[in-house]
Amino acid sequence: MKPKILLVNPPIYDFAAYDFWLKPSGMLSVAGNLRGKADFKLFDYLDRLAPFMAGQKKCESDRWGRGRFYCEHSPVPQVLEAIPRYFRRFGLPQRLFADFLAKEGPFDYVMVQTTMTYWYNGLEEVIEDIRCTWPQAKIILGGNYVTLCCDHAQTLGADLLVKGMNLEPLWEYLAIDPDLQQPALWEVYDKLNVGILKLTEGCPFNCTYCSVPMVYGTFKTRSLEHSLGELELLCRLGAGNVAFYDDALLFEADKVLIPFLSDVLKRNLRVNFHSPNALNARFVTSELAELMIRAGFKTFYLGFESASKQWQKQTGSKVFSDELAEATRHLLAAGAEPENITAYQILGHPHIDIQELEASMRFVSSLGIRGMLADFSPIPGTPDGEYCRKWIDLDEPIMHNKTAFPIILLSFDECNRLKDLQRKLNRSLLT
Ligand code: B12
Ligand code: SF4
Repeated sequence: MKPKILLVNPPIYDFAAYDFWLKPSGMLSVAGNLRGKADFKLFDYLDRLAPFMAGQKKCESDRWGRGRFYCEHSPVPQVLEAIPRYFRRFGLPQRLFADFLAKEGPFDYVMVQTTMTYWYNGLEEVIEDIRCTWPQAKIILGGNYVTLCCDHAQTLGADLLVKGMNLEPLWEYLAIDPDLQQPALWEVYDKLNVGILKLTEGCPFNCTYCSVPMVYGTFKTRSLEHSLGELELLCRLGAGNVAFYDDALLFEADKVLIPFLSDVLKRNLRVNFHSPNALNARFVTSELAELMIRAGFKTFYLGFESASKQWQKQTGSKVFSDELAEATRHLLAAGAEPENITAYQILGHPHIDIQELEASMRFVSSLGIRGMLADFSPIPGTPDGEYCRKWIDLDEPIMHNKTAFPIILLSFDECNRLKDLQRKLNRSLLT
């Protein structure tokens, strides 16, 4: 008898959340390795194509597959009471999960995706509901929160925590031999309009605010055949938009992205590609920009963070201002729409005094592209995250909340002023 495994992508408790190509890609990759060896069911609270969502106003997808989640007001956690914003629960209503469990259970195992460290309230809700209906099911957590806050995750009462990239403990626990050549289990969705790909693992840089170097070690590439096979599966299932979750998609492009996109063109695979997780402008050459657009890239998010040279050097020198300007020129010359090129800048970084954020925002706007303020989330184990112990209790993951930290550091009014300025700068591009 094959084991019966339930996959759950939990609801989000936060001040804000938006479906910016959010899919539980780590959990689906793990499940893909078990394809044919277990019977799977999925409950994705964040699936905006679920039948319940059909009647929800203002939750339609935009032309690239993004959109709003269904949400309900929720009491703000005590540690965030000083933040003057509404707190919400994003995702399908809890009663739908109760009905689903009663109808589809029992399950031998339940795997739960964890993402942002400060979203663990959603895990608590899911674990409690499973324990209530099927107490004998073994609950397995894996992903970012477990990897970065393992001690905290131990307190939630799951049966197994899969920390980091080593999946051996999981295969042993399930007593199943995985097939590592399989693509992610995308067919577990009834309907799909967005998919995720990851061609590489890790990043060669060492930015002081980021956990990726610590979690992944050296930069590695995944097999091209594997990635193309997964893209073909996504196309067959109807995913017209595909976002990359790579941390350094453009690094060693001659070995990874260029052969991948050349094959996409040869195989005539037509999808819109997106890069929400920031591309490194340093690696955007005119040839690469031209190939990316020809192969279907539609939106370009570039990680810029600050125009201050001192800040850039102090945090890891991943990109300099002239490189952003050069990348923008190449993308525009290759035919990218200016409104689809966005540079991220960190808001609320602890060294904001040298970041000269306002000047950075104006610099981005002077290039004729959009800016987006990315609220800083302090991450334990990173130099900049650890430095934030001056202001917050870093051992309480809710305090990593990206909306909260900039307000704690700069004040609500100052954050609003900077966000208003960003909106104004972006609007001025349209006129
Ligand atoms: C894609 C991504 C995004 C996407 C959306 C992700 C999502 N689904 O929500 C976007 C671009 C929207 C995003 C936004 C942000 N992000 Co982000 N993001 C990532 C990224 C690159 C991947 C996350 C992911 O889905 N991983 C899952 C898969 C793809 O990873 P994997 O390695 O293949 O998984 C393996 C194992 O982990 C394991 N595994 C994974 N999941 C599971 C599940 C189970 C059950 C099991 C058994 C095993 C398992 O198996 C896999 C084996 O191959 C990570 C960095 C990273 N490389 O992990 C940052 C990361 C999670 N993001 C981070 C940050 C800071 C942010 C932002 C705050 C940035 C900003 N200021 O705007 C925002 C916050 C958004 C919000 N609403 O609050 C931080 C974490 C912050 C935190 N406190 O948790 C990270 C770690 C990057 C960093 N700087 O260190 N992000
Ligand atoms: S370049 Fe990006 S992924 Fe790499 S270390 Fe810096 S912030 Fe992290």
